[in-house]
Order: sequence, then C-alpha cells, then structure tokens
Amino acid sequence: MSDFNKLAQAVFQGDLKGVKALTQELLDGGAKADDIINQGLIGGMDIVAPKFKAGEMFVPEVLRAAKALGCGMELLKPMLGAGEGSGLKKLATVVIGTVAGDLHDIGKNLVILILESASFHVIDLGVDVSPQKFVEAIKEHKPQFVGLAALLTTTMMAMKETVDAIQAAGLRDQVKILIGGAPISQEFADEIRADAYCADAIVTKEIATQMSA
Ligand code: B12
Repeated sequence: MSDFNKLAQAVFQGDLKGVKALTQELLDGGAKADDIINQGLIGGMDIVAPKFKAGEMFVPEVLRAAKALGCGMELLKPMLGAGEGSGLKKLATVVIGTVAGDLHDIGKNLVILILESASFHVIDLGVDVSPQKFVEAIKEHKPQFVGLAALLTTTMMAMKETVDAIQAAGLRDQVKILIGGAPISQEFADEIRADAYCADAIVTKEIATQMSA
C-alpha cells in the first residue's frame, strides 16, 4: 500500500494519531502538501462517502474521520504558509460560508486553508449561513469574492436564493461568486448566474488567482 493510501485509510478509520504520524512522515519524505491533501486526506473521505451512503458508516464515525482529516490539515497549515502571521501581501478578500440549512464544512474548510496558503484574506461565516448574513458580510468586509458551499441537493436552492439576495441588495457587480460542493455543476452555476463553479480546493485557488489578476 502506498503512503498516501495508508494516510487515506487512517482518515477513514478516524485514527487521529495515525493521521498525524503519517502526514508528518509524508512531509518529512518531501511529499507536496497538495498531494497529501488530495491523495491522502481527501482520499480518506472518498472511502467514507460510499460507506455512509450505503448505511455502513454512521454519523459519529464520519465525524471522527472528519476530525482525523482536520489533524492532518493542522500539520499542513504552517507548511502552506497559511494564516495571518505569514506576512505576505493579501491578494484579495473572500467571504465564504455554507448556505442555509446545510451543516457540511469539511470541503469549505479545505478551500479556506488552500486560499489562505495562496495569500487570500478569508472571512469564514461558518455553516447554515442565511442569504441576509452573506449580504451583511459583503457590506461590512467589501470582499472581491464570495464563496458558497452546498453539499445537499435540498440546499442548492439556498445557494440560488443567496445569489438573488446579493443581486437584490445591489451588490452583485462588486463581487465574483464562486460555488462548490458535491452536487454542484457548471450547468448549475450558469443557471443561478454564479461566476464560477470550482470542483475542488486547488481549482478554487487557481480560478480566484486568475480573476484577481
Ligand atoms: C462528511 C459528511 C457528513 C458529515 C458532515 C461533517 C462536516 N463537518 O462537514 C455529517 C455526518 C454531519 C453529515 C450529515 C448529513 N449528511 Co452528509 N455527507 C458527508 C460526506 C460523506 C462527505 C462530505 C465531505 O466532507 N467530503 C470531503 C470534502 C473534501 O469534499 P467536498 O465537500 O466535495 O469538498 C470539495 C469540493 O466540493 C469543493 N468545495 C467544497 N466546498 C466548497 C466551497 C466553495 C466556496 C468552493 C468554491 C468549493 C468548495 O472543494 C472541496 C475540497 O476539494 C458526503 C458524501 C459525498 N459524496 O460528498 C455526505 C452527503 C453530502 N451527506 C448527505 C446527507 C443526506 C446528509 C444528512 C441529511 C444525513 C442525515 N440523514 O442526517 C445530514 C445533513 C446535515 C445538514 N443539515 O447539513 C448526502 C447528500 C445527498 C443529497 N443528494 O442531498 C451525501 C451525498 C451522502 C449520500 N447519501 O450519498 N454528512
């Protein structure tokens, strides 16, 4: 089994100590942070997803896997140069949140980590964020980007309502809206007139960087 597969297995098993040790080993061995995230940490959630769907894994076990993934992310954060202390000039401000009715935040938190590592200033509104709260945050922080996450087909409509609320508040031209999450597609992004669909955290960074240029 490759080291990335071992890390993915440790995430799947919710083995916090194992995830820390294997992430550190990979870093010490010169593996790239992007690869550790995509092949190891997200790889673990890819094992979790079908098992959760099939009813072979339950909420506490999924949360344990998410916590294990978070342990790996914590170790990678300084390697990515993320955070306020990095001293780099910030590229742009991003207000981000998971839309109303939706509590999933693992992918959003990864997006934040990657954006911060690329010198974006990120304001995280958390989960279950109402359209009004997004509007208020745009007025307060004047971001260049707004990131919306939805993981449930039922909350995709809240994404549309959020875009509509931003439009109704007269703020639509001031921000680029980036959307993501498992059920989201380019087609849906076009339908709700978002600026871009971002399939993963690395793509989000690339698109936001291009749009900031
Ligand atoms: C983990 C998980 C949970 C955890 C969430 C923990 C947490 N803190 O997030 C728990 C156990 C709490 C949970 C609860 C539920 N879940 Co759930 N969950 C998942 C699971 C297994 C993995 C999601 C995940 O974290 N993936 C790993 C991350 C890294 O991937 P990602 O989220 O796709 O993120 C990447 C991209 O999408 C993108 N991205 C993500 N966010 C953003 C944001 C922006 C701005 C951008 C630009 C990009 C971007 O970049 C990320 C990184 O590369 C999925 C299965 C799946 N296939 O997605 C089901 C899933 C989403 N859940 C599902 C369901 C049904 C539920 C529940 C309703 C279950 C229940 N009966 O209670 C509840 C809903 C609670 C709520 N109101 O939100 C269904 C949704 C089905 C549907 N079609 O709507 C899924 C698909 C499982 C299934 N049945 O197949 N869940």
